[in-house]
Amino acid sequence: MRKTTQFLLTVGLAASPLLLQAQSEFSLQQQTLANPDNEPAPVHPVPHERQMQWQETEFYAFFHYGMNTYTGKEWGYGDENRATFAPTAAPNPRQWLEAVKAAGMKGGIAVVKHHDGFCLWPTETTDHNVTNSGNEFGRNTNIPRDFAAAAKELGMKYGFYISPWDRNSAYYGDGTNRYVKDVFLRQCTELVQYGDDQFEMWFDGANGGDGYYGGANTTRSIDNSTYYDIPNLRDSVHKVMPNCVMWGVGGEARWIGNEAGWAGETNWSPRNRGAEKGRAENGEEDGWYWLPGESDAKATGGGWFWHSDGDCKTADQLFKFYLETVGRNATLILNFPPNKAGILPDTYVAKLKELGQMLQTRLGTDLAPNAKVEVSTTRAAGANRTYEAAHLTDNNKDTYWATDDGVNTATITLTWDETQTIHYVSLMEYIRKGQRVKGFTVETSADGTNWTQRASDTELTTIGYKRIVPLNGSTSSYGNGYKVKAVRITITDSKACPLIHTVSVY
Ligand code: FUL
Repeated sequence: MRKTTQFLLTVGLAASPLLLQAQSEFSLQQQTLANPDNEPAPVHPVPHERQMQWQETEFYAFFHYGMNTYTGKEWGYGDENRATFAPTAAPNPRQWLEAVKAAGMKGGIAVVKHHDGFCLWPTETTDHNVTNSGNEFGRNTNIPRDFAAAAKELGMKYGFYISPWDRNSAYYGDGTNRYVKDVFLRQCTELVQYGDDQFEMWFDGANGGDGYYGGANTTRSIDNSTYYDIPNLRDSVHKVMPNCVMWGVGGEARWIGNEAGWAGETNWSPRNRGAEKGRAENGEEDGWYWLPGESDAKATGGGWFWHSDGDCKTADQLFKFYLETVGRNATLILNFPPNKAGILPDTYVAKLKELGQMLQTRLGTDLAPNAKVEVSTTRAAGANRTYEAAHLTDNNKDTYWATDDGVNTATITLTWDETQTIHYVSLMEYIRKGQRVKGFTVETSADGTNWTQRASDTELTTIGYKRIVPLNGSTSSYGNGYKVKAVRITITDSKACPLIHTVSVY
């Protein structure tokens, strides 16, 4: 503002009134074009709004239920007798969702069609669906309807896994586009009737191979980069569900790929196209697209579908998954298979409750809001917003602390009056303007003067949406914690001025 006034004054001394008027209009225009809030420029790529909302879901469930639950298979061939689908009670998706909510999950994805092509809702696209199943429980079942309704009642997010590969359909990979047009795209559309606020559609990568294919009993192969008409599907879905992320072949979130519940310590959300298929625990620092990682993992031994009761991983093992995925800039989709009665057995329900309690005890009480927060440097305030340290602990999604342009290193120090026992430090970048941080350290101090570096064997490189650092360097041992009066985080390297949205200490 002051610069503009000076500029006008200087010109004004020598200028005619007409010229002065022109200059004044010019300077007004300049003010409009300027950056009055001193907002940092984005570091591309940046997430779409739907990817932001998806990332905030953090931890959600996968439910593999369907024909395989009754055949004991993992991949049905597509020739299963429809009467084999015969639940021993009315399947109860609300019970599934209630159980995972107790573990702190914010949503779930239900498999509504697996590779065998058997649809868990009454579809017009094929007879291979619940209306032709073996008993009344089966015939009255409509999993997407009941799943979506329960999620809405419970305030949870929901979405569906619909296998693009269909080993039952005669049209699959038959050299025409009939399967994609008349079966697959229509099935995706039919699902919207159960809710147009789905948060994710899950399209797995298993594509083509042998199968029943309407009795042909043959092998069909397709090129999944072109066959499914994904641009058309993406456009159609986003017209009705603008906030639905199309996973996998849909190209809006990527497969972490090990299916073992961990992401890389270094994990960039940017990624290059064409890389959606393989394992991708680390992302790419210079990736051109925002393709954040999702880690799909089984909470039980064996397969994705229910085979036998009682082989659930321990709460400690599941907590480790959480730290190594959600705590490493990925989301965690954790599979719990409903049984033949269409419910999660008591053993899983109990384990989920235990996990929820563990998460609450270990990561439920943030000590940072009670600390004094000091930073080595702060970005100059704009006309309507500031970038001050207080934003680090204000629990406000829209604010963040930042440094000036060109300042890519800084420290954040939290100090408490009383000694605290702590185990974890969690950091979140303001990723709406891109993922930036490339290196940081965490130190603690028992007296506020002498510092000890923690987690020194951990790759403290990326932060991204969220990074949880176990101070003892271990994701499997909780330990006794550290008695401290202060924590110091030093950002040692960043693509551009760091924008930190939240610091938490547990
Ligand atoms: C894979 C499928 O082939 C598995 O059966 C399972 O559904 C897994 C989550 O995705 O691609």
